[in-house]
Amino acid sequence: MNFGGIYPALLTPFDKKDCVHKSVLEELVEFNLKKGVKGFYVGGSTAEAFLLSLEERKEILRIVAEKAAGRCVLIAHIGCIAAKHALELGKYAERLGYDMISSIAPFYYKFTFEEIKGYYFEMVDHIGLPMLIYNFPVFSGVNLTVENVSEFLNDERFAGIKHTSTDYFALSRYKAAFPEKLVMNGYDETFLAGLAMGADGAIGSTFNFMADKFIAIQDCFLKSDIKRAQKLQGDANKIIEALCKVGVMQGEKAILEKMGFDFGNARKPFRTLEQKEKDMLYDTIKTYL
Ligand code: MN9
Repeated sequence: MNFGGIYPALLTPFDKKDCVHKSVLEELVEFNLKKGVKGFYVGGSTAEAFLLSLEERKEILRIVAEKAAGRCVLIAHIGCIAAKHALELGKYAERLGYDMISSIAPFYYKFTFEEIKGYYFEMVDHIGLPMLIYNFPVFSGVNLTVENVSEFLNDERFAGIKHTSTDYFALSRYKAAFPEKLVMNGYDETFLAGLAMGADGAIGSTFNFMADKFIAIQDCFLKSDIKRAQKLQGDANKIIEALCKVGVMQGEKAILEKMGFDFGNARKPFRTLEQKEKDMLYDTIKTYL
């Protein structure tokens, strides 16, 4: 099966009591399925994974699996600092029928590569799902090198990599060395560059509200309509530029709120946007949507 394509890294809506807002998450899944996304990346950075309890992370995995009900590919992000917790999430995702697991490298304690390797192999030894390595050095502080990643991809239980980095030389080396593995672009603002260097698709936060643009970018690229792909990436980047100014997740939640989803705020310590900031953001971006 070809797993390439566009996957929103689902945001987490919170209700007035700061609990996971089930019905809004279900609406978001349906909204994106109608746009033709290939699947969802569930419980990742964009979902505020590290601001959620394990129970909340399980709840999100369950809500999305039940709502998607076999209609798309589902990737569960199980990354935790403690291997024990990641394992618990991975086994849960397997029971729920997820297609793949994914994990950021364990961070904070400056684990050695041998320790990180031990973590990933423990996951694939005990969870019966392929693993998509998640490399996001800017946030995690752990930089898996091409050589490191290759040690995983040589094993058939590793599906590929979600590469959230602008090192496109590295991305092209993954694809050249492992043409059969899944190489997913991580930064939405450079998706077209990723495609040009060999990415099979992308997992991204802005796809929560503009997946159609990115599906079109990939379609245009595959048809060699590069001019149109550049125009679409340029429009998306006007939006991403505005998001970066207010905070990406907070801004995305504000945009979805304007689109009719009762999204709530990002969890503290993320700051809450003021109404006038939300209005200004939407005013700036709406012509590019
Ligand atoms: O993994 C996402 N990263 C985070 C990818 O959400 C932390 C991206 O989709 C970025 O949010 C996006 C904006 O910089 O490219």
